[in-house]
Amino acid sequence: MSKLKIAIQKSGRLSEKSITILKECGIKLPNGISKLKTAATNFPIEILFLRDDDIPQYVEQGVADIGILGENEVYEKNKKVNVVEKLGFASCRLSLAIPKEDTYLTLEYFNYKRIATSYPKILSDFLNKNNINASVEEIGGSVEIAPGIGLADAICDIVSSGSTLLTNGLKEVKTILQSEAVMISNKNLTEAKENILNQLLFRIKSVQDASANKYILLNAPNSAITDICKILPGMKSPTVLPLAEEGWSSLHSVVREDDFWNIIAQLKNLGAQGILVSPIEKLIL
Ligand code: PRT
Ligand code: ZN
Repeated sequence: MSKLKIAIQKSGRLSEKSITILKECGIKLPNGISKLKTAATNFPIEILFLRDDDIPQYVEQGVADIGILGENEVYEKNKKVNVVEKLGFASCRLSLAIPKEDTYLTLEYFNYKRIATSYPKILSDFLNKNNINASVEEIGGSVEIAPGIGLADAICDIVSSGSTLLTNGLKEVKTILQSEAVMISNKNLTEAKENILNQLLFRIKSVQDASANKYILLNAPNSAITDICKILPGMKSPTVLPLAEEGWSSLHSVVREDDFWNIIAQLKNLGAQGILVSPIEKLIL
């Protein structure tokens, strides 16, 4: 039977979460994973552990069928692959940063400057698009120290909390790209592999939908049910069950995590009591 080969980062920021996603999808991996490749025991998938820089090329060539990596690497490597799903972790941005004492007004600042980066393609495309004439100095790592040692005037690097820039006397002045971990796939998967990928994507979506929503249960006077139903739409509409106490009902529904605190305040104002909220493990919409 055909197996889908997935490439994930061998060791680094994406490794653990990539494995966690597969586990949350009910995919079991053997104990004591050899850090080269391994096969799931209950799903037709094989896992290859690679450097993230190599994943786009291997997926383009079909050495791996799909892969998990940061969007920044996908766009930098510019290989012919499909981005099939955003995975919602390893969020960061690729930004331009300059010495903190410099005054920055517009992108014109970068004209005739040297900018150090590990993302020469994304940076050059951005500069060309904005008609900025700067020289791009490609370096492999520790980009943030380049201005301090006189290697460049500015940098273009991944920023997350911003503390690396701060400790190196730099300030972020322009974001070029927002990035998060994504799943990419080969453009010519066989039908059998396409089917396995769709099953995997279905499971990932159920897990993502579940974590974006909460199960909510509350008691309310019958007179408030119509108003509560308006703010608690649920999947179709809330389940309403009568309580033993005359004139009261129990409502069950699902709320989006993002709306949660807003909704709770409104429910209390409408007379809801005994509000119970719990996580959902899987949610099939
Ligand atoms: O060995 P391999 O090539 O596989 O790994 P790598 O060293 O190239 O990548 P790794 O593990 O460092 O990062 C993998 C991916 O995580 C990146 O491609 C991004 O998509 C994503 N990511 C998310 C980050 C960060 N956050 C991040 N903060 N990648 C790097 N950083 C670095 C950044 O380069 C800078 O040095 O962290 C520093 C900035 O962090 P703050 O929090 O101080 O702003
Ligand atoms: Zn890398």
